[in-house]
Amino acid sequence: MSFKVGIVGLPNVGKSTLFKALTRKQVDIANYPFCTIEPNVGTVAVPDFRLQKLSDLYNSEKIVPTVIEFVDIAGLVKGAHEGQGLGNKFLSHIREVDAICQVIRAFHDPNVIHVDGKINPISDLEVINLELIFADQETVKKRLASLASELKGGKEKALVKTNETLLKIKDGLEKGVMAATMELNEEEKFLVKELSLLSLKQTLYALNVSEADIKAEKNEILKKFNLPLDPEKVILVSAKIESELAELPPEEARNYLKELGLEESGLDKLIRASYKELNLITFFTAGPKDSHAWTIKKGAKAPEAAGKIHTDFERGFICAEVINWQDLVNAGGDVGAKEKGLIRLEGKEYVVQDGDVVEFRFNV
Ligand SMILES: Nc1nc2c(ncn2[C@@H]2O[C@H](COP(=O)(O)OP(=O)(O)OP(=O)(O)O)[C@@H](O)[C@H]2O)c(=O)[nH]1
Ligand SMILES: [Mg+2]
Repeated sequence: MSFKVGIVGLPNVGKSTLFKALTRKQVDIANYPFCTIEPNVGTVAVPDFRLQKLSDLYNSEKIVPTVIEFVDIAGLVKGAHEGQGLGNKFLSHIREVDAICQVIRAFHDPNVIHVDGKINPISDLEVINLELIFADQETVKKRLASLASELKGGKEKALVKTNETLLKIKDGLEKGVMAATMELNEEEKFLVKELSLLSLKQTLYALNVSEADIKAEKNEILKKFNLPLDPEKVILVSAKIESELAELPPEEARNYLKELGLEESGLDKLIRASYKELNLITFFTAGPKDSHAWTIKKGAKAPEAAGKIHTDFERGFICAEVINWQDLVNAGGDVGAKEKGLIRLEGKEYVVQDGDVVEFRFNV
């Protein structure tokens, strides 16, 4: 199961253009709002230079990168929670993703229709965030109502605490605060997890800027458009440039990037930022057959990581042989690493680290 990032935003802002460039899938892109109705789903390899190094070390037959899934969702408009535009159904597509990538139009092009008639990134941001908040208010209201009757049956502690948490969230939402920016502790987040609140999802902002702005400083652009966003969560992209890059063979794409004065494509930045936002890390398995990258949540222990490869590995987990990828490469392979005593034996409490190369031992 891979982690899912939902591409969300107003209609006609470049969501499908970005999605197509990301996934190289053929999808409908057109200069009219609500071109996308059913969500498009595609997986994207997470770029990772370490995998190539491991593959070189073992002369692996195959390289298997880890992937993230992107979902291109229909455009949202003001009033979506009341059924405006394509309405409610599409809010439910957002509910299913692990994180949101909100695409905000910041490019000028008189030929591309804006649903509000002019580009206004801050207003677009507010419209989308408000829709997420309205949808959450509805969800919270319903759950509070059902809780009220459950509480009549007895004051079970967890129910009482859930009720309190929901009232706190309700209060915040009424003030226009996204649940993600409310002060909720781990227990409170856990209690409301089943509701999949939209405004509680981790969110990245892809500012779809004009070609002329793509080399600008992020902070400058945020200031120019008056956007009150954490720069850490913002990626500047030009969907137009990305769609051109995606059409080119890799070598030509690299040259084109250089010509533009860019070190990395906006998409690579977006993929890596999504990975980070989801709190994901990568561990590797490597050998002559394949060099394989695997994704786990930060903090996952060795048996859970083993379970990513095969459920039998998790069930029969005995221990793991672990070494950092760089140490392994520096030692020239397992033999050198063993001689130097760099390979550790770790048990079931071991928290797997980003960049670990792991071999699991298990009973079947
Ligand atoms: N100039 C310019 N045009 C763009 C850019 N990104 C997208 N477009 C154009 O904007 C129009 C809408 O693009 P889509 O990718 O279909 O937009 P969307 O957000 O998926 O729209 P819906 O599916 O209707 O919600 C198309 O005509 C694109 O070619 C960009 O970076 N620059
Ligand atoms: Mg679309």
